[in-house]
Amino acid sequence: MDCCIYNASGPKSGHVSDLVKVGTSRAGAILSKSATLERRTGNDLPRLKKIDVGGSEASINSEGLPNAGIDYYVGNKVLEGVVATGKPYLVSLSGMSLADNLEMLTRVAAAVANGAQIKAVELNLACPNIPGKPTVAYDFDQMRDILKQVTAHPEFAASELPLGVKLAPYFDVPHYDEACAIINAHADRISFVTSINTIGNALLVDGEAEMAMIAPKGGFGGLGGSLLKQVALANVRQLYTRLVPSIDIVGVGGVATGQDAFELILCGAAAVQTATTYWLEGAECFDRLAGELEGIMARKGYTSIKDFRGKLGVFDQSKVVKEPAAAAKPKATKGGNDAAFWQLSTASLMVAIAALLYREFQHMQGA
Ligand code: RRO
Repeated sequence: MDCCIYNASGPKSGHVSDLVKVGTSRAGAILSKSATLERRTGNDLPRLKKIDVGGSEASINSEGLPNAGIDYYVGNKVLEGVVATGKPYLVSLSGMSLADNLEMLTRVAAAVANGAQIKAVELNLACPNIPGKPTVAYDFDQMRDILKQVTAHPEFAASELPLGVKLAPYFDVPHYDEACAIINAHADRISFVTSINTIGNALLVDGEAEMAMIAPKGGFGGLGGSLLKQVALANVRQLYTRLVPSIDIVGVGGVATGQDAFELILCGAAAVQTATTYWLEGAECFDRLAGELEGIMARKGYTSIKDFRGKLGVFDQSKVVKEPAAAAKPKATKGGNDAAFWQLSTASLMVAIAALLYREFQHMQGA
């Protein structure tokens, strides 16, 4: 990839027109919405909301896998559009069952055998939004079985397409250990891991109307955007220290600036995706993010992400950058001086009034 930043499988990745816009931006690759065997309209509306978090933006969604079906994402209409942009095109799969995933891999392999320019498959094991279907990445027995069968799929193996696995966020050390052990067991076939999907089953509440703010699943949905950033950094770091080095990590979660991308790479990501920022800002976000990341790298004298990828250090007091005194304690502004002046004046006036009243009181007593 010319640029290490591209779209996550999420909003605005389901139609060829969106994918072509990603391809004509500075994004390094184009990733489809997670496909199912049959097309799906998804969950009831409203199912995607922006959350304002004091100057940053987050999101909640319960889209429910709306997509045009696998044949669309490996078919001529999409391929002609995305290939014309010159960017690598990746297909995300999220079957409703193991059998569906295996059938979709057969169709991807058949398309590739017919010359389709698909560069990789990202198998999504972490959709939190299908009623009655728990998140696969939290069920390690199911995850083990799926990866065993997917990696043994003969036609897909013959296609030699790189295979990636999209994971849910983990929060506990034994879970990182187990997920990575399952993935490392297939290091001959799994090329990358994408981390993280949204934090599932969050709830956004409208306190005035006293109701949930999205309709499906009683209002529960996947939390995305800025509220995810530290969880994404931690997951990328934990995976980086456990996965065998041949498996790359694609970091996703809370990427709204080049600084966010830089930090994910520092934790170990070899590439970075963004969903909420792309949804809110459109494909122009990739030009901005790439420019911001380049600016940070230039300032630090880095010419490649290899110069800092994975090189997060432990805390070291001697490296703490001291803020300049002026910046640490800004001088009182003009407005601040005015405020102090008025506070002082009001206090003086009140003392004067009290003194006058006291004199008047004594005068009355004397009379
Ligand atoms: O479509 C969705 O509801 C969805 C998917 Br497939 C996913 O992987 N993650 C997410 O937050 N929403």
